Amino acid sequence: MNTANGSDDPRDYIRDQGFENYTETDHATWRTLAKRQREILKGRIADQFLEGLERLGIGEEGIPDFRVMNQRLKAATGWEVMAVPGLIPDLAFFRMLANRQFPAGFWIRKPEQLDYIEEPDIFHDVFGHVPLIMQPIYADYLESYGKAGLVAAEHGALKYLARLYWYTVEFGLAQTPQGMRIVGAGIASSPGETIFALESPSPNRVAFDLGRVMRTLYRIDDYQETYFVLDGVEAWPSLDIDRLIPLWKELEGQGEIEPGQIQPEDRILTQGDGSYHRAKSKT
Ligand code: HBI
Ligand code: FE
Repeated sequence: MNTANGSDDPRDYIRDQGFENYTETDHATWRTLAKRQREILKGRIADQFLEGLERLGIGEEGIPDFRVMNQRLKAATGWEVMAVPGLIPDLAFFRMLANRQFPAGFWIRKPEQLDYIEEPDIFHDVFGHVPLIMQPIYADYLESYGKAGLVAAEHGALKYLARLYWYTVEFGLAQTPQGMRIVGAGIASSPGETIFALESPSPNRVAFDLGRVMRTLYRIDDYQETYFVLDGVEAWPSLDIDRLIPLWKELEGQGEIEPGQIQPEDRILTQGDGSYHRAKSKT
């Protein structure tokens, strides 16, 4: 259900998860996805993510019951997962995050859609996003993102916030002593992108820089052409409003950057050869 043009009040979207309504097929879909991702994420995902999964007790048993999961999440960081029908308007989304509520779709994809869905379902939203919310530093970052979003809405800066979310929360990578690791939920819930993001010669991997990321356009329909790499799993950017407002002003005078484009000031960790997207655009 697309609710993208409705009210800004989170209460208009929050539902009961309806845990009793999931069918055996629904639980089997979760188990298939969770099992496959757990295997493929080993050695590729940040350790904190696996620890979060473990402590939340979400795994291969079936779709998690939010009532049970939220007890653990609340005890760890004060966050709560709330069921919503699908994408919700930006302002309602920011309000929820600012209040330490994470909106999660409660529906699950059909067995014939295991690899691609157009809107986030419970597997993406819960398996992909919630494990890191068990970590206090990440939990604070997500709250500060929601608060910054509410201010951005008043300053015509929503596009900057959307790009930041995309390149950190959804498609972020991080440098660790063991090597580069996934921290983004969009990668962590996709078997294809888990491999592509870390191992393909095609994409660029560039050191994270807040202003650079806010200028960068992104692809919503395919693997990313550029990934941004945090300098550590806990190195989430500080979203101090007093610094963001002048930054947005500065960015207005600079152009947008195409998804695959490299900038002279970039600290490039891997320069991609672009082979994946080039091969695609020929067909
Ligand atoms: N709603 N349920 C849901 N999940 C999201 O990730 C989401 C959303 N609404 C808006 C949104 N994301 C983004 O456009 C913001 O980060 C800007
Ligand atoms: Fe997401």
